Amino acid sequence: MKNIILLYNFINDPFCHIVIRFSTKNISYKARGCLLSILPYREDSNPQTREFLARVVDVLLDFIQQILEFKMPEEMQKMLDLNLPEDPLPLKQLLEDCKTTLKHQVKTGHPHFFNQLSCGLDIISLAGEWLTAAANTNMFTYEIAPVFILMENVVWICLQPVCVPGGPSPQVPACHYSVKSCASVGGLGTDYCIAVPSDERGRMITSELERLVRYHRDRGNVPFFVNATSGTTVLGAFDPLMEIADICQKYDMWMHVDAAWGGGLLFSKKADSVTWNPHKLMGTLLQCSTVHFKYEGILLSCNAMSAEYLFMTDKIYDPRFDTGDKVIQCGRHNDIFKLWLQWRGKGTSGFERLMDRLMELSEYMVRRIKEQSDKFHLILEPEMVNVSFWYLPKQLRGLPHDSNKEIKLGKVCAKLKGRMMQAGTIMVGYQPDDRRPNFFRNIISSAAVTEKDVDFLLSEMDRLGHDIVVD
Ligand code: ABU
Repeated sequence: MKNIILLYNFINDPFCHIVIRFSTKNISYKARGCLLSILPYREDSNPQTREFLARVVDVLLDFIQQILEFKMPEEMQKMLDLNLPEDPLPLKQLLEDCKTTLKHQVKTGHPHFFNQLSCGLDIISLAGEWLTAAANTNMFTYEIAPVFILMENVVWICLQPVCVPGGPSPQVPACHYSVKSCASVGGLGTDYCIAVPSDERGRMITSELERLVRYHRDRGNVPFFVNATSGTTVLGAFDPLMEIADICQKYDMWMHVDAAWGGGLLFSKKADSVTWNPHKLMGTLLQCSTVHFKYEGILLSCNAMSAEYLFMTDKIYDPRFDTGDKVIQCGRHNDIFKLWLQWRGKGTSGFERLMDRLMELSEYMVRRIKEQSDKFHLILEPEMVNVSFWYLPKQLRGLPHDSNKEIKLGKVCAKLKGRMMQAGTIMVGYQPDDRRPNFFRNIISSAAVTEKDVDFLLSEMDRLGHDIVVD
């Protein structure tokens, strides 16, 4: 009986891929055969390959129109079937798995998602990412990624970067925590990664930098690397690059600029190296992280291992097109196509307009916060699209602003964020910094956001939070 019911379901579904066998054994055998037959490039490939992918595209299109939905981990675990089966499941089930997965995933492309530096969903870049996945190639040699390697050269011709996985951007004073991680991974030890104090806007205090350099030199240490930041993660602050460059030159130190966040607005030629994440402000799909060096050949001279089975020097083409030896890892994901395609679709002028628009919307948000100063407290005038503020529930309105009140406002953040997630209508991040308890950091980096969304965000925060009471 069980098999008959199965058969009925499959026959009614034109996408059935298990046909008319009654014993469990045969069904299992047939299922395996069908899974093999959806491989591409084979004579026995059948139309189901195309149809399966077309249906997955439907899942994707439905996904990008949905809104936020949140479940607690325990509830989510009960709802989902995440088991890895012994025997293959039918394609129909895999399509269901795809739908369920995206249904419960946070929709970071929704215009009410203001939670991360990387918000939004650029559709051209998405198309590039789909095709990248279809090409499924590694980026180490020209012989297996000819078009993509040339594409990297075109996009970065002047700066000779490579796309690298991950990328920096809450900070110890004046920089991202990844700098500390690098000191650890690189074998220096975190004690030798010194935090330079920052001013009230989160910018490195250069007199402190120089004082610390001198202090450590006097004790026989050799400061050799300074990480400046263009666009800090929380406050969106820009360090004074020119002054830092002068100090680096004076004491013969490498100057690196972490422009992972702010790179879309600013590119410095003073630095020895710059990191930049187009997947943040520019809206390229995750991940797209680049590192740029001023000096030609430096990556090869530091990293080349000349593995003979990949980087043969007697190939029929110029081996300099094999860029894989520039990086410390072997395999490298193709992160260029989605950026290249997006750039073609927008043009440089389109990116410029996007930056202007994001800044305009952030200014709009600041204005609306100031207009509702009974409900919102702006912490500082933003330099970027990071808007830092507190929300005031009724309990705390009209009271003088002091450190006691700030502690209470910090507690409001966690409560209100919990309510946001339960309601599933908006997401905004919060965190403390070294000067204050929790506060909200709103990011507008999605091209989908409008003034209406900003108004919705503020009114929704008030709807969800007005009755919050804290000790
Ligand atoms: N570098 C990670 C950025 C995290 C964030 O979206 O705030």
